Amino acid sequence: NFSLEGRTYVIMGVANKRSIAWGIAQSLNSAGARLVFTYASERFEKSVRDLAATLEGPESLFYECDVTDDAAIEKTFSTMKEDIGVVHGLAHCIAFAKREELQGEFVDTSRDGFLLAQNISAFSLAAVSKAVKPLMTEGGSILTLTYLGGERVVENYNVMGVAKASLDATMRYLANDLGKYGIRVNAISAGPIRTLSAKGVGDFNSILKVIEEKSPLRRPVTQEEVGDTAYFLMSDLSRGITGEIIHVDSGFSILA
Ligand code: 0WD
Repeated sequence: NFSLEGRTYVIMGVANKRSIAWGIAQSLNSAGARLVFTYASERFEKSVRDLAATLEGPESLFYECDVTDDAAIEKTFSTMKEDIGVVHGLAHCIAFAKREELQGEFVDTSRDGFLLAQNISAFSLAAVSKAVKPLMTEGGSILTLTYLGGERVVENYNVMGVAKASLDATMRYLANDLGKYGIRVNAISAGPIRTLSAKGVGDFNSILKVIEEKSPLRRPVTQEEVGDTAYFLMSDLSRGITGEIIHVDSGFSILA
């Protein structure tokens, strides 16, 4: 079934119109889904609400949720359960690392910076999966966003690469636990896209240039392309897939 009409999806991590989460929101919205947006702090509330106001179809819902705060996660999802009851999917599009650790050498990473990146970028997937599970009474699809830097060494990606490796493993362990409840857990490994978060990565321009020169498709991917793969993973078309990383990266990951 291609349509997502009558279904509800939580989208975490829309910061602005360039966010990958916004590409996902647009794809799910065109398929008829109702959307629930969460944002890290009040600072992002207006921009998320303004963007969502441009969508047609079912009215969206909004909740603040800082994923470093267990009480906030608990409150967000219990309020959501009272408000809407059932959720069919969740897109986790959240990551953070200190800017100064996204350049230079990984060997210089601080304990603080390491734990911060792990906390926001990897553990948060486990925390929100646990919180959303009681709302996925009709089964569900959880999706996270990862990057090649977790599988291989990518210059400057450093502490975030290690966090993505941890995120990938977290995704697989969750897939194994939650499969028996009809909940699938997968990741999209997106190619580099210019977003707020990407700005923090040292020399991001040359990463993009390599994609233009060397990737099989010879061009970077867009938020919309990631969004359409998310739509596939949220729909029944992907019902046999869990614990998987799908690369939406113009084929770059096949190269030596
Ligand atoms: O090239 C890229 N841009 C790629 C990004 C390639 C491959 C993967 N990714 C990943 C990122 O690592 C991240 O996991 O995609 C995900 C989304 O990143 P993005 O779209 O590139 O970046 P951005 O638009 O800056 O969104 C990051 C979100 C923001 O959303 P909100 O709505 O909360 O403003 O992560 C959020 C950040 O604020 N975030 C948090 N959300 C909740 N609690 C927290 C937090 N503590 N910290 C950061």
